[in-house]
Amino acid sequence: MAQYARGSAVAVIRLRNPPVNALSLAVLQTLEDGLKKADADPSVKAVMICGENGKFSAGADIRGFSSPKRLGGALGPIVSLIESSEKPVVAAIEGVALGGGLEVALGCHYRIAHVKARMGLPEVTIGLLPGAEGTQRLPRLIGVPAALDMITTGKHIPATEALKLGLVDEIVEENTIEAAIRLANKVIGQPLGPRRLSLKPVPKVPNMEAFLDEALVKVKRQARGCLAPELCFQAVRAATQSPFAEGVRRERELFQVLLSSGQAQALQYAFFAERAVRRWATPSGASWSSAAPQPVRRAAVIGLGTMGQGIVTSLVKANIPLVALEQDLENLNKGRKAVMLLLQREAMKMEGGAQILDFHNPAHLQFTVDFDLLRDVDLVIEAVFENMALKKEIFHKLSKICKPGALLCTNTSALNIDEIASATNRPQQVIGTHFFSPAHVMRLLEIIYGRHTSPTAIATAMQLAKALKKVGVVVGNCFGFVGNRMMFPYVQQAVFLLEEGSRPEAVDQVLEDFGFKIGPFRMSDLAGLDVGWRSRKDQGLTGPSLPAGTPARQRHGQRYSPLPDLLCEQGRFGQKTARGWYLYEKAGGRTATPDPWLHNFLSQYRDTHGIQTRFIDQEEILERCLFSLINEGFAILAEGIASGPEHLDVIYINGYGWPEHRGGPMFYASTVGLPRVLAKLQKYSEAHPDVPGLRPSAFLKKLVAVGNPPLKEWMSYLSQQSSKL
Ligand code: TC6
Repeated sequence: MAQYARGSAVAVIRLRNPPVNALSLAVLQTLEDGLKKADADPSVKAVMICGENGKFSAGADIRGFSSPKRLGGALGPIVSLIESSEKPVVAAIEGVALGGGLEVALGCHYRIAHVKARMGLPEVTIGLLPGAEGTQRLPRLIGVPAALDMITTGKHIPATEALKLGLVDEIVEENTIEAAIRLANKVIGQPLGPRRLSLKPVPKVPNMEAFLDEALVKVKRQARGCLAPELCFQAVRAATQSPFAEGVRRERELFQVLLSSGQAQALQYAFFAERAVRRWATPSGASWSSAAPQPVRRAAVIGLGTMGQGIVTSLVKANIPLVALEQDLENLNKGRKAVMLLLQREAMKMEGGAQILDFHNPAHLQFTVDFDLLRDVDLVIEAVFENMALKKEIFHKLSKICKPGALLCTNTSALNIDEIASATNRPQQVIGTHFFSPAHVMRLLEIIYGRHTSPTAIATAMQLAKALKKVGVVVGNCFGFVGNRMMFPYVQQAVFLLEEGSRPEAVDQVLEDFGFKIGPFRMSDLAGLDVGWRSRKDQGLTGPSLPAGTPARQRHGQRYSPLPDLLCEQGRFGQKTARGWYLYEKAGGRTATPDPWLHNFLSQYRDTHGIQTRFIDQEEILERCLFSLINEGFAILAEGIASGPEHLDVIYINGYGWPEHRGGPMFYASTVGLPRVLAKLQKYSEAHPDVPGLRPSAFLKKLVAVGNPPLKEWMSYLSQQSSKL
């Protein structure tokens, strides 16, 4: 609701809808009533709009878009009503003014913000545009370039930047409400015409058309198939071409297009999924609601390779003092240099008065080779390379040295948490924290509990994710956990497609057109083919431990492709060696060029193995890669490794470059329709009976059999299903 109160000559309208004062229809109604009351009361000379509990408003109630027309169309007229008031209206912005919240403030004649407030028009991130006339008012206030930037990226800006841009009139360090009332009293009687943004012309930019054309190219490039940024652009362009009322009409049309697009639904699903995964639960009944985290006052990171460097940087950015440990001085010095460089870069990027720990102070960041310095830390993150024996040795040592309450985390992408925990005297405090590279950039933190991991340990790891500004997702312990386990069949299909007749650039293109930041072969070249090679050698799938007489293209009775192993044997590790699935300009180069050598190699390979080269169309490439990944997702859900499809989707969006506007793999499956996914898997599985990844999971079959229920109901069918799996 909104609350109306009148003190002296200034009426106060307070937006009230905890926790973020989202603008529901009810809030809008009371806002409108308050404005009309203030207008009708001759003793009211000015109006101040603020939000309850130190937050202005996070914008329209996103859940309200499911009853689209009403909420979508209701806010614009109210913003106009504010602007047309004959009494000055002042917005007192505390906390956040986002989306429709900022549009309300743009309707006001004056805006005052607290110095710590943040503002933005993030509609684009949920597949929409600022449809309450924001695309028309903002360019008039701060100019086209700055408005276009805010509207097409959705970024939040701090109050200090808002002041520089002219988005707010004043910022205050103390009581924003009192300052706003003072300002309202001061401006009583002053002409309002110049304060009405709809009456202002859009400030001119030299060569506006050329500027816009260039901006459009950039917006399209960054959108990677997402509609909203381009439609946001079009709405702002309308502001430069047409009078206000005409621009508003165009904005409404474009808003409706987005509202009814599947992309907006996918992005809004992703928004709520990210919040839903915070409410974690395990099959044994532990959950977020009953488990309390332990405080982490001091941490330690073991191993200063690429992952360790990123993790240290993340902890410092989160103001957590720490000890960084390496095995010897040479590696320590190398790691220290790299970390310092990263931290200097990060410190320069910090915005809006945010502080980074003084990393030159050894009390905050201490580099050492001495395990003894880990005695009093609350949490250790081991980030040495993926070798079980080494990890067990370290954990054994840690359990002897660290204080009894310390949480012991292992950064691993696939190894068994229980086996690592078995090397300690405190398996309940051992947990997997799978960071993604670069660890100070990537948002995902996969948190893996073992058989003995305590609820407190899970809660502490989740709390750590929050402190690091990451999305923590709690999952069970299995080879590859959730993310990599789903990735295996996807990558496997990509390689099988090469065997059958495709090329790396064709497969990558299809998946990049789908919206992935990077296709599987470019990804493999970036990560280094040697990483998987080492793991396959450890598993006995290739290399000297492979029993003599093993068929080249079969392991344990299943289809296997030795192609990646053959490339590694040729020293083709990807970007680092200037050759992999592609050719690069130099070692470490990033420009991938299709490689005639590889094409030739593939045809020889097919000849050697008697494989008939065939043309593989885009549909087959997409379906075999994606549906096998999704199929594994259903198996993961059925095994209780993740507590819902949202978990898988959040992992894929934040850790694997899945296009957010497609909502994550499981949401995507729900939009394709489970019967179609099943039918296609059945077809491909019949054609490739030796590929278990294409065999439809029992859970998928069950969901189709019960009539393709909506995603949010999937898990309710599992209890009835699990006994039969
Ligand atoms: C718009 O305005 C369009 C206008 C044009 C035409 C009309 N609606 O993120 P948190 C919930 S579109 C409904 O955990 P934080 C959220 O789900 C909107 N609910 O907190 C969570 O609920 P839970 C444009 C919302 O401090 C709780 O509030 N605006 C909304 O980490 C707390 O949220 C945006 O896109 C909402 N608008 O971050 C802003 N916002 O506890 C979206 C939040 O049940 N919001 N909730 O899980 C945000 O970016 C962040 O929530 C935040 C607070 C920065 C406001």
